[in-house]
Amino acid sequence: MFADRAKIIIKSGKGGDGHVSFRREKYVPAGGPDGGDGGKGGDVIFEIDKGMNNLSDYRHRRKFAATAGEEGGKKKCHGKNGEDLVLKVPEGTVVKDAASGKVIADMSRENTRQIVLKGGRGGLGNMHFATSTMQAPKYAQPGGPSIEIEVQLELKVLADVGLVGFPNVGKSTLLSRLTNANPEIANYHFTTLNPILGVVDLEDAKGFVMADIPGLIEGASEGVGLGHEFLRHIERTKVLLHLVDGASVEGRDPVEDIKTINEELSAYNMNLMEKPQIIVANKMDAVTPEEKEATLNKLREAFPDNKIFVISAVSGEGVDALIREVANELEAYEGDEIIYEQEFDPQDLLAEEGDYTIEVNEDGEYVVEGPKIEKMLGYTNIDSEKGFIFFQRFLKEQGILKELEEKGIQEGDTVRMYGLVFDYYK
Ligand SMILES: Nc1nc2c(ncn2[C@@H]2O[C@H](COP(=O)(O)OP(=O)(O)OP(=O)(O)O)[C@@H](O)[C@H]2O)c(=O)[nH]1
Ligand SMILES: [Mg+2]
Repeated sequence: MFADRAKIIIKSGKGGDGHVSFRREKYVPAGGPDGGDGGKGGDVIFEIDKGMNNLSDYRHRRKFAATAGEEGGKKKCHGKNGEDLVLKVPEGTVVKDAASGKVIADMSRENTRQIVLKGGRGGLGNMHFATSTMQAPKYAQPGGPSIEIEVQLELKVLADVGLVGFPNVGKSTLLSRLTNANPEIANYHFTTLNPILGVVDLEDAKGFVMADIPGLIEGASEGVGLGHEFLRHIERTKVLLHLVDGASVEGRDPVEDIKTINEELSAYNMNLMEKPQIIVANKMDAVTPEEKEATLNKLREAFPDNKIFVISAVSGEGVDALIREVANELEAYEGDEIIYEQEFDPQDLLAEEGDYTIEVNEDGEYVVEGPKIEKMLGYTNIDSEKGFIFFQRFLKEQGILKELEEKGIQEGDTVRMYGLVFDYYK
């Protein structure tokens, strides 16, 4: 099944913990610390795959995780790094934080590969914490945390020109006439169910990409029926071709149809109405010259600011002139291609987690954790006198001692901070 949206959970690998161990050699009574570093956790990376055109790979599975780094070993053994997870997506896929809707990555153009979640760094082994005064450090650094978030993937194709209009007006017929694409064409509504891209080659000008999307109906922007689902595919286009059935084969009024669809476009996203819109009255092979003239006049009167073309997608009449006009519009187009900026970096989740937390575990121990504590322990050698004084001052200045007391800590109770365990005394 075609899919241009998917919601998945991604997770980076946790970093492996640093190791605590000491050399054991014959004739050396107390060897130095030789605990190795933990491996780095795997990243989660998004990568454009030009061969893909939808997100159906992500409809069957919910969770995607990189692997964790391994713990460091004795004898300075470095833990194995976790494996990166590379998620392939079609070009034009926008990755958003599902909770906030903010853009994390737009996999388009030059951005062919982006690390979206970084794996945790490997923790340093205790061999790094030896100093002249502290020769047997019993502390090693824990590995950095992993990150897990839910992301919304949305394919917003990169096309220069978008075809819009009611069902059955001949959008797919026009696309197949102009491009190498082979959309299904039939005399019933909603023949086209997926966006289809085609490349229009021009002899004397730059070619362009045209997107055919399923026909729009009234209420589409509110999610009634089809259409709304597909409007996102014209968000990045530069010019819209608004097709109507100029022969009113189904008894529709082209002027009313254009107004209805424009209301849908602006209800969905105001930007869509700012794009240059060329009105194309199709099926002109099916009317008399007088009827054709009358329709053209009606359209001109109702939409004096738009360029209007009459064509027959079947016979090809008027199509060349239309294409020349589209090429001119694109050449005159001054805006940049719409590429979404990153609004949210999942790495920030770690920083936002607060400085530390204090919890009392089942054994009645006061467990103090948090990135700040971890960082402090990483660069402080508590077994040295200087380090210990620094550590005490840190606990006081950060308000940790006060909070421990508020939580009811008594003299002699145990405090646990990652690898460090000590008894509390005032
Ligand atoms: N006479 C005539 N019939 C046309 C012309 N263009 C398309 N048709 C017919 O109109 C019907 C619908 O054409 P499609 O190209 O499938 O229309 P569409 O706009 O893609 O329709 P949906 O995909 O359902 O939204 C088909 O039977 C076409 O053969 C034309 O220029 N003249
Ligand atoms: Mg179609």
